[in-house]
Amino acid sequence: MKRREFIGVTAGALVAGRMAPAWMMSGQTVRPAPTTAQLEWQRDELALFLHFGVNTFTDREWGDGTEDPSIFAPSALDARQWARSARAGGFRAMILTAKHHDGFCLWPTKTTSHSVAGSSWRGGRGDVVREFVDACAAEGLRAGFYCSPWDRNHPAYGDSARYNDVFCDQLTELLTQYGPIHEAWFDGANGEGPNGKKQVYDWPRFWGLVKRLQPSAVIFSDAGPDVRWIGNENGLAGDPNWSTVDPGIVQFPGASGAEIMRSLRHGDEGGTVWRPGETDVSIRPGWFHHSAEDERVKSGDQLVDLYFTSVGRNSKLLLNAPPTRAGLIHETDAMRLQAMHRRLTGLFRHDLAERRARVLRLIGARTATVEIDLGGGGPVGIVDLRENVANGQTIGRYSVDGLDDGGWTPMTHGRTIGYRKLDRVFPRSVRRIRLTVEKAGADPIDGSDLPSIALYSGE
Ligand code: FUL
Repeated sequence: MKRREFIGVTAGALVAGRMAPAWMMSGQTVRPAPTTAQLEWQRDELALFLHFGVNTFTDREWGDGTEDPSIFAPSALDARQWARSARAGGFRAMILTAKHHDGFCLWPTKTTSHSVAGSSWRGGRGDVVREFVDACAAEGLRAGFYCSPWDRNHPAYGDSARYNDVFCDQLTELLTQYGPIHEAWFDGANGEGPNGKKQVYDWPRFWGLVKRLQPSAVIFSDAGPDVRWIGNENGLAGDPNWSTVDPGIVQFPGASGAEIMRSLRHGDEGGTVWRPGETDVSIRPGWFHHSAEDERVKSGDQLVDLYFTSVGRNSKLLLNAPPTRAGLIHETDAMRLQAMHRRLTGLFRHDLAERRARVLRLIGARTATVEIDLGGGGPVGIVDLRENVANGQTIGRYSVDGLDDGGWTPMTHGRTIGYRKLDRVFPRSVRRIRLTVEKAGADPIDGSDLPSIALYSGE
């Protein structure tokens, strides 16, 4: 019986049982799974975030919108250098701050004079967004943008209906003039307008516009709808981290509360909606470049750790490396990105489990073990598990044991797996490895539902 038939026939019976996941209890008959765009987004694993704008020249993190546009004067801007640095670091996408909270637009927008058109850069005829998308295309990277709804410059901000029109005009320019955009990144910042009024954002309208103009882009915010914030800016996805969420918990971007933070960080087991988490963190203490932080760039090893706590916890890493006043990624940052890539390539070069004999034993409808004969293989230091997330995420508990002369001993265990779960374990030489799926969703386990397993020495 095929999975979908199985669900259809038995949903009623399972709802009464303790194993039924919440999505089924809610009457949904097909388990949540990613769209093509969400799957591609996740498989990219690494995206480079570029915070760049007037703050780069005022040495601030948040501009107040009173900047003179003429201060934006990068001396040697080269978006290809950003893209080459990204590629050399193993990144597959880049996201640029087209507009930050200061309201300064990096493209010549019709909606405000607070933009590159008012600067002396390229004689006032420059367009950073254009150079950015061209560089992405030239280096084979997907392009995305961050466009802050909070705008400390625009006079309409705080006059909700009027400003929402302005913001939609800005999005329309970005989504129609620059070719395919793969991610639209919205933060929920919502400061007071200068007129003392609180701006009420029309999120359904913003998201609907993105969907209409760029149907294959994913939309990021606390509340998705496609991709959710992971709840912190330290590079730490939750463990466990479900790609499914209960959409009733985080209802709009910027909402706060303990339950909201938990749901962002961990997702919701059995949630009805597929909304994987994105982990954004900066290579430096700040998001924008400040020369005072040039000695505080994270090391290659620290970046590798961030990979393990994001990609290795079923998330995606959006790592910020901000261009300098020259308009270039600082050479220290570029070197650290390369160091991370070299280290990761080395770590995952040789899979000890590849082409090894495997035995699958079903030990219950939703539990199974797989044993892998490693022969005289070297020490195992990393366990790399993957669910076939194209079909959703169902594993709820697993354990891995190793067999040596002393018998079977535990090596690692965890809750869910998802796209990828990387466990660093105490390196041990073992003859056999046993993966046990101790809990899965409502579907019966067969070979194709089992996670794949790769093993690395960790050296
Ligand atoms: C936040 C902003 O306030 C920070 O400046 C930064 O852009 C970060 C990625 O998002 O909400």
